[in-house]
Amino acid sequence: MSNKFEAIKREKDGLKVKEEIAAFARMGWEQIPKDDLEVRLKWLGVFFRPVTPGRFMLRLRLPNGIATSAQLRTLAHIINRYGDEGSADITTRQNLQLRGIVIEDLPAILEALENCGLTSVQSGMDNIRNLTGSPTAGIDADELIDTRPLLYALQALFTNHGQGNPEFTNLPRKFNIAIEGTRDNSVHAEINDLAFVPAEREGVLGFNVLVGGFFSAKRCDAAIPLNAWVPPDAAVIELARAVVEIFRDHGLRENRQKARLRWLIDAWGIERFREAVQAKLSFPLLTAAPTDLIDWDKRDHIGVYPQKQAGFYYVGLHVPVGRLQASDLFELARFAEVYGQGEVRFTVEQNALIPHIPETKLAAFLEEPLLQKFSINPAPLQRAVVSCTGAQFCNFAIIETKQRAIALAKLLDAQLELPRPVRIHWTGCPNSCGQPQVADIGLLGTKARKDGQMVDAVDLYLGGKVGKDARLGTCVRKGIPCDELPEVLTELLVTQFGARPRSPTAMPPSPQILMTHS
Ligand code: SRM
Ligand code: SF4
Repeated sequence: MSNKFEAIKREKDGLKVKEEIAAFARMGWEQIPKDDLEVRLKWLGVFFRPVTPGRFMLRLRLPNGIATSAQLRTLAHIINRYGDEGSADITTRQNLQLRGIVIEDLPAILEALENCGLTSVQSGMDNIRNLTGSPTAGIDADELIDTRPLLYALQALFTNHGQGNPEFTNLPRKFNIAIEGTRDNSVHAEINDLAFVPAEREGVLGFNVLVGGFFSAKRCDAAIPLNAWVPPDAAVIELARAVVEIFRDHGLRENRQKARLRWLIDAWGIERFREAVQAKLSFPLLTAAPTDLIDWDKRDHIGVYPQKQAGFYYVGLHVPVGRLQASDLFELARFAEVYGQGEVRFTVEQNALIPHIPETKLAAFLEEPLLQKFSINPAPLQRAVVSCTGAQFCNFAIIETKQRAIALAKLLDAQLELPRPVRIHWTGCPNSCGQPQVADIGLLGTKARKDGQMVDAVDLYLGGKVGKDARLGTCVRKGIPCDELPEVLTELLVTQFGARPRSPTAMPPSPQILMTHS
C-alpha cells in the first residue's frame, strides 16, 4: 500500500503512544520520533504545531458540546500557566482545543483531564471525531428528542469510556457523527459521515439516517439518505457501530484523498451499503420516514431563551471566532455555578451557552462585565461570523483567518445596516474546517496575483443554506485579494442581503489587518 499514513498505523497503532507519554515528557519534544510526534500523538488529541514548535495543541472531546464548571476550571488552570501562549478555541464541532501545551506537562495534564471526567482520546487523525448534538438538548422548549444520552453512549462505546478503544482507532480516515434532536438542524447534520435527523414514523419519534456527508480539499458533498429509520434508543448505537465497522473493514485505504465513507458508498452503491449495514444489525432496518422534522430556520441561540423547565432560561453568549483566554474559562465556570447548575455548552458556531438560569438571577447575570465582550446582542455580521484556526497555528493555512474575520465583520457592521445576520464563514485552506459551504458568504483562503505580487486572497462561496432545506454553497468567484474584501462584500451585502449603507457616501477603508501580506 502506497499510503504513508497506513504504513505508520501498521507499524504501530496510534493509541500505543499512550504508554509512552511519560517517556516523551522526559526526553523533550525534539527527541520524540517523527512519526510519533507528528502523527501518532494525534490519537491522544495532542497536535504538534510546526508553526509554534514545542507548543502543542490539545483537542478534547465534548460530546454534545457540554462541559461542567469543574472541567472548564481544570482547562483554565492548564492554559493559565502558559501566559500569553495559552488560549483555547471553541471549534466548529462544538468542542474545545487548548493551546500552548508543552510536552513535559502532558502526563499531569492527561491525569487532570481524567480526574475531571474529560478525555482527548481519538480526537484527531483516523478516528471518530467529536460527537455533535443539539446544543439545547434537554432544555429546548420545542425539543423533539434529547440527544445527550445517545451521544454519551456513543462516546463510551467508541472511546471505551475515554480510555481509548483499539477497535476503532484504525479507520481509513476521520469519521464525523452528528445527532439532531430539534427542528432546526443545529449541528449541520448534512455535512457528517453519519447523521441522525428527527423523523416521525407511524406515530413514533425517531431518526432518519443520512450517510456520506463530508468536506475535503478535493470534494465536498452533503450526506445522502440511507433510507433507514431508527427509534431513539439502543438502535442508534447499534447502527452507528455497524456503519463505523463497515467503514473500518471495507473503507478505501489506498488513496487518502478518496478514503472518506462517501467514496465507499459510491463504489458500492447505497443499496449494497444498506444491505451490509442490515447484515450487522440484530433488528430489521425500517425504511426512512417520508419526511424529516427539520422544518425551522437555523437558530444561533445567542440571547436569552426560556427553557422547557418553567422559570429557567438559557443564555447564549457570542464568543468572537471562538477564542477564549484562561480568564474567560474561569468566568464561564463561575457563571455556570453562580447563575446556572454548573454546566456550559458550546455550539458549532463557536459560541457558548449558560443553561439553567432561574428567572430570579437573570437580571444580575446580564449585568456581568464579561457580557460586554461576549455579547448577547452583537451586531449582525459579528454575530454570525465563524472562522477556522488559520495561519496563527495551522500549518495548512494559506492565509490568516480569525483576526481578519473579526476585523472585516466589525468594519462592515460599522458601515452597513443589515436587516438580519448574514453568516460569513472563513476557512484558511481548502480543507474547509470553517465550513464555507454552509455559509451565506463563505471565504476560503488562497493566494492571488495583484500588481505583480502574490497576495493573500479568498475564493468566494455563495448559496449555502442551513436549517430547513439545508444545501451547500458553491464557489462563485476565485482569488479576491483580501484587501479588496471590504468593497466586494459591501456590494454583495447591499445587492443580495438587503444591507443599506449607513452613510451613502462612505466607502469602506481597507484596515491594516485586511492588507494583502500576512
Ligand atoms: Fe479540520 C485538518 C482544525 C473541523 C476538515 N483541521 C485539520 C487540522 C488538524 C490540520 C492540522 O493538523 O493542522 C487543523 C488543526 C488546526 C489547529 O491548530 O487548530 C484542523 N478542524 C479544525 C478545527 C479546530 C477548526 C476550527 O477552528 O473550529 C475544527 C475542529 C473540530 C473538532 O473539534 O474536532 C475542524 N475540519 C473540521 C470540519 C468541520 C466539521 O467537522 O463540521 C471539517 C470539514 C468536515 C469534514 O471533515 O468532512 C474539517 N480538517 C478537515 C480536513 C479535510 C478532511 C478530508 O477528508 O480531507 C483536514 C485535513 C485532513 O484531515 O487531512 C483537517
Ligand atoms: Fe487549518 Fe485549513 Fe483547517 Fe483552517 S481549513 S484549520 S487552515 S486545515
